[in-house]
Amino acid sequence: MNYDCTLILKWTEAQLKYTYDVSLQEATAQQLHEALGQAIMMSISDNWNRSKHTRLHQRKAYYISAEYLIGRLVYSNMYNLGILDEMKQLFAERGVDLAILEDVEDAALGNGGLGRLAACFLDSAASCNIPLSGYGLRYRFGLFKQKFDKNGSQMEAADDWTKFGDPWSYRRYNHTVKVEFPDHTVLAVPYDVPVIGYGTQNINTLRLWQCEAEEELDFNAFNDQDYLRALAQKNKAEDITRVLYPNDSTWEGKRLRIKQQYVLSSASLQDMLRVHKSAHGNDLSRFADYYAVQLNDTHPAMSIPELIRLLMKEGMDFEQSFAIAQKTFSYTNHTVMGEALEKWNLDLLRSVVPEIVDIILRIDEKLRREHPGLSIVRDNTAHMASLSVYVGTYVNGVAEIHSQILKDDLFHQWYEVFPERFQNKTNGVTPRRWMGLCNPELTQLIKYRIGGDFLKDLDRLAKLKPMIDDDMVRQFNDIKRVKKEQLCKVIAKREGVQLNPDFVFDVQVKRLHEYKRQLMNAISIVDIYFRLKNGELPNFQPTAFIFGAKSAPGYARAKAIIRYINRIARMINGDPEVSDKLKVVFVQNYNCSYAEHIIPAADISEQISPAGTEASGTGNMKLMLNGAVTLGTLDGANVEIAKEAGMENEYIFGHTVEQIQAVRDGYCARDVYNSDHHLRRALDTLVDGTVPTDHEQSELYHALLDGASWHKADHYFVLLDYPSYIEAKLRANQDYADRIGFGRKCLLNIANGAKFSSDRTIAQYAEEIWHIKPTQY
Ligand code: 26Q
Repeated sequence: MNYDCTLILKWTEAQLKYTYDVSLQEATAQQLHEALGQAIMMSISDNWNRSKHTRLHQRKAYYISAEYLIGRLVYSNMYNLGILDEMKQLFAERGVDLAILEDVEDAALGNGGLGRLAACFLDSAASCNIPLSGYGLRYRFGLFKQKFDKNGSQMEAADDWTKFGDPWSYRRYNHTVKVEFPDHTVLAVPYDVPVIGYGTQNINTLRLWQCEAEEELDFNAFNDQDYLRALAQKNKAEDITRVLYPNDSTWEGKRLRIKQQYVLSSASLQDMLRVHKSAHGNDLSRFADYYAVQLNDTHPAMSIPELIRLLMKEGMDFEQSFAIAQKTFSYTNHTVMGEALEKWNLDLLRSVVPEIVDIILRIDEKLRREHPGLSIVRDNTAHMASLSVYVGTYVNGVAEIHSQILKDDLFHQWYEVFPERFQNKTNGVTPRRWMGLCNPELTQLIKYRIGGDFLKDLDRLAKLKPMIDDDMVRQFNDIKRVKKEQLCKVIAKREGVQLNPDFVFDVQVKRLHEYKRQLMNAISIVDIYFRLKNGELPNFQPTAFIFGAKSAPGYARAKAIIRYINRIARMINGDPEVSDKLKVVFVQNYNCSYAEHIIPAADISEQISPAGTEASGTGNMKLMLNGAVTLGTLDGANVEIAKEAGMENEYIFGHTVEQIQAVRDGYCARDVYNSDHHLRRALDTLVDGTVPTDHEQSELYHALLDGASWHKADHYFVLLDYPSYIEAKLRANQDYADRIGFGRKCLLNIANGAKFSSDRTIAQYAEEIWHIKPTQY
């Protein structure tokens, strides 16, 4: 699409020459990445500018998110520009394999699902010509890098992702804004990242704020030879965007976190007001006609009082400012779990952002006056979700079942007063990264069968349905085998574990959390191991169990689960009696790029949270689109996946939300333990010395069977769901023996996967929440 690859190559060579004094062949991966990145940035600049100017006077949407898990951009940018194959070819002709860019680090400015969703949405909006800009934070250090020590414990290292530079952003110092705190003022400096659409000239913008001091160096202190004091202001400012908080789904009320959230909110709103004034003059009364702002969970919820504060500073009264804020914002909720909901102690909040507290209190007063019974501030604590539901146009969940739970439970009181505000927007994933880029072999097969470019219109996948025959299943199975071979090479190199590509690949990749029940998976593997050794599973299809997960560094139980899985892996992989039947590997530093290797190679996708706990899940969608069957509960988007693909093509087990509701009061984990000797034998390995264990693992054991001071036994119903889980797991394993029958299920998952494109999701946000239309090119 009018990009000149030869020219990009020439620019790359020129960059390499004058910045590093090396040739294409001599360049390191990092040097090549810098140079190629800069060359691509130059070649897209016309289209980027044109996209910005086309939209200057139009209504637009803005996504504000504390996280963007964008991963590695070099391949996806070339892919979306339509130049990846030709660039590979040109480099190959010069003796350079572009695969060396696999050594380039991911941009991991996010924890997990919520951050990756933001990145998929940006890709989809750009590709669908929807005017959506992103606002976020440019953390100096992204999500920590993970290694396992010799005990199998998670070790964290800083993720210095800009160490070799960052060719994918431009620093726009002229758009710097000031953000004020009681004791200091900081600069928020924007870095703009282009969001390149696929199959369009359109390029949107992700604007990331980086904190800097007004005065880099205090010269008075410097002259007094007090060097530490001279740098104090600089450090204090830069500390704010120094590091991404590594918690996922647990809430931590930290001072610095308030500062991050306020910088994100204030800088983004100031920027919007500046643009609004330059396009429409100083009259701000029609602000909401031009700006639709989506809050990605409550992390940017201070944007609400901040907009009101800024409008009032411009002379508007509270009521009018409130009305504008209400029309501007909508809020997406990503969790129902109480411990994850943000609530700030007012005194703490006041010490960091006093004017924001005053406005929250005024909002709370108005709410209490107009709707007795509802409130935002309770027990000297501001509840950010309540604020977002009240001062917003819409609130949405991220899967049907989750949105229903919001109405029935979490926000029930609010739903009764404002039923028209509640919506569902089932998540999706971008088919460009999660099919086209990571699985070109499968993409080729599908293109060949249905013709045209289904990656721009995933609904076309349905055309596959009537075509699925034995021949196609065999072709699919061959591709799956190729993807497994590729993954085996990666795992052998990085983990030192040899897997057999003829095995079933059973995959659980996601953050490590008790509610995601990686422990249940581990227990079932130990159970299978013992049964194999006893000859109880004569027809077991050899299986490799693959885990990938990071734990929050302070989450002791999650870390104990990692250690336990690493130890059972060592025991099982070292036992020659089962080596032709069973392998277990927990890969280190699971991230976007690792996901791009693992997901295309999976046969079975483990989505095993207790019903009603996982808001949606998006890994489940990526695995489905790559032809894995779901071994899962009726939770989150699994419900819709099973509905689209047909229950008979998934392995669904466990208690439903209603069933859990019905049994929860009388539930006794120990009764299940006593009645199931397989489960008992496997669980006992947490304490009986079969695998090396420690205090933390016996704590896990007792939390399952006896509970802890702060909750009842088996909070996440591992034992309750275990019998149906192991039954479904072994049934899937047996079904795999019929390679054609199983492959057909896989293909039916792909053929019915269209709903899970984030193009569909983003079109629904645009139409039903933001009320904006695609721009024509
Ligand atoms: C909050 C306060 C302080 C520090 C950290 C946090 C914090 C950070 C990230 C809390 C939660 C998160 C991330 C949540 C998340 O990723 N949720 C996931 O969102 C996905 C996209 O909607 C869903 O598919 C997943 O089900 C949901 O778990």
